[in-house]
Amino acid sequence: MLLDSALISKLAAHLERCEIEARETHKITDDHPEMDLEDAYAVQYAIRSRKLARGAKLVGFKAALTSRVKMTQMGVETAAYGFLVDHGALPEGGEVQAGTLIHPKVEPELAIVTKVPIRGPGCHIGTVLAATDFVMPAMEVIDSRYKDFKFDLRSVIADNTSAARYVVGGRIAAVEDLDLRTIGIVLEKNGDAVAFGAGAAVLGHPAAAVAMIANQLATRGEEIPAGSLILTGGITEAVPVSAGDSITLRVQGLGSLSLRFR
Ligand code: OOG
Ligand code: MG
Repeated sequence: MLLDSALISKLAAHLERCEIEARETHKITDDHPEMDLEDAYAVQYAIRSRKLARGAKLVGFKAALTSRVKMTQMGVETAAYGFLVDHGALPEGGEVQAGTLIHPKVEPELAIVTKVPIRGPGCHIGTVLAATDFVMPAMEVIDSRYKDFKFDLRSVIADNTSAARYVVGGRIAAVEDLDLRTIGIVLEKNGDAVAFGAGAAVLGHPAAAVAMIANQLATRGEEIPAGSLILTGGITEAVPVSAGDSITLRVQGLGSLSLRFR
């Protein structure tokens, strides 16, 4: 930790205000090039505290930058995590007011819900599968608060890994009935298939993303509680969306879910 706690609070307030007001900003590392990864997570945790203090409920966590295409798209080499609160949840088939976001993009993801806590260190795919209640399709709407959606790892972690909205739906399935690596997905924008992939794009196996989160949380004295929703990370590049767009995700054997942007 290189930044003091007053500065951490100030940066958290600034980034959260940008989120609430749908206003972009420059990267926080432009002003604080010396900050380290622990500072970045401290800012993210301060944003989490601000939201919980206002009555938001922690729903779970999200893996970020877990696929090679996402890392390449964003120019970042290491996976990270953020938090999910109930305020970001959208109903299946729901509408998003594009004007409440800066420059939204949609990611196709697989979500898991836990039935027992997952506590690192030492978690692996097996730990995660044994702790998984069920799996379901998800879409994350990300919206970096940074100008032109450009950032470095520390800046994006501080910005809660661009978290904005998410939707889960389609069919739920038990992990023993699925091979999460070979599940195919198609993302459609206004009826055109625009992105395709399979679960293995996420760290070789989506459960590895959950293990990564549990192991990183453990370094901060936290665990993934039972009943948590975990978004395991975008399988393909994120697709930019604007008012008027309709997005549908089809997941092999698990149905589909959709969103409309108004
Ligand atoms: C960072 C968030 C990436 C994912 O699923 O990889 C993410 C970004 O690209 O803005 O949520
Ligand atoms: Mg994501």
